Order: sequence, then structure tokens, then C-alpha cells
Amino acid sequence: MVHLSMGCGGALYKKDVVLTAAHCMSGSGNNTSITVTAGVNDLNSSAAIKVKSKKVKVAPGYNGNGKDWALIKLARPIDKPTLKIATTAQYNRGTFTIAGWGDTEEGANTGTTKLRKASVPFVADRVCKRHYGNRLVSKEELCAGWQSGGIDTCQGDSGGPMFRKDDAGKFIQVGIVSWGDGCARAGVPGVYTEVSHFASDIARAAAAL
Ligand code: 4AZ
Repeated sequence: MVHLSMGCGGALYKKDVVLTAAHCMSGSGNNTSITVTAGVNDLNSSAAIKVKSKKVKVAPGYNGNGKDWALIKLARPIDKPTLKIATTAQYNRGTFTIAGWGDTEEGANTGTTKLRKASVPFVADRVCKRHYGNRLVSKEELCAGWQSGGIDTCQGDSGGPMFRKDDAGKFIQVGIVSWGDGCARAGVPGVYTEVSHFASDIARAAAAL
């Protein structure tokens, strides 16, 4: 898990490539303006590894509706574990971990300096549509959250990973924090990019970065 200087999260897809949300990026191309912070929970820690971006690739066809993924090529590799992404839909179920430095309540607009994490259950598209209707791009997005609210991702968590363990006990990324109506409201799940749907596009884009 990494922090991005514009106030988003991300995950190390390769030692020198970060997977994040397209809506955190200003577009594709050479970009040396992003500072990626890795290796620490506390952003103010003196142990923080800080690496600049070199290039950004936003998902082909991204227009603000679905396809909310992007890759950042780093100026140098970060010697930390990468997070494997889901390549099939089989892990799009169960309970997920979400994590980030984002707001701890809706409207706070401050974020946190220490990384926080929480668990949220999968919410079926049919149930998620009770709130979002056709604003949910079912094939490209995945919902998660508690019906009773109270625990969720929020502003500043965008781009960060939603993950779980696979059948071999290894962490696997199933989602990217994308959007939602407010934060932690009852009956309003968080919406995440469905990573498995884009796994081959992501692999291809990373190889070409
Ligand atoms: C945001 O503004 C945001 N509750 C991210 C996630 C959620 C809502 C808003 C999900 O970046």
C-alpha cells in the first residue's frame, strides 16, 4: 500500500509500478509531479520511502464512468512486496480489507497521517443497485459495505486497494477505491473498480509503460 501526494492511495503492482484510480490522475503521459510514499504506516515517519513518478497511464476509454484505474511508473523501484491482482471473478465475494489515509468521517477533508484499515463485506450488484440504480457500472464495479453503515472508505482513500486472501492464503487485490455517495451511510455501499475485469488490460498497460 502506498500514499500518493495528491491525496490518494495505491498499491505496488510491480516494484516500479503503482495501481491506483484514474480519477486521482490528471491524464496519461510523462509526469514527474507525484510523490509516492511507501514502507510506512505513519506518513511523517523518518523511515518513509519517497519516490517520484515518471509516467502515468490512465485506463483506455476512461471518462469518469467506470474504468477507474490507472498505473504510475516510478522513477526507481521500491524494494517492498507487490500485491497480486485478481484475474478471475472467484474472489469477488466474502469479506474484504480496505485501507487508506483518507477521511475518518464524511466531510472531514483532513485525512489521517496514520494508515487505517477496516473490513467490509461484498455487496451483490442487485443489492447495490437498490441505492445506486444504473449509476453502478455492474461489470466494471464492485460494491462493499455494511448495510448498517458506520465503516467505509472515504475521500482520500481513493485509488487504494481492497483486498482479501486467496485460496492459497496470499493477499489478492480485488478492488480499487473509486466512489460512493458520502461515506459510511446506512444502505449506501462503497463502490470499487472490479480489478478482475481489467486484469489483462492492466497487465498489458504495465508491460507497455
Ligand atoms: C472519495 O471522495 C470517496 N464511501 C471515496 C470512497 C467513497 C466515497 C467517496 C466510498 O474519494
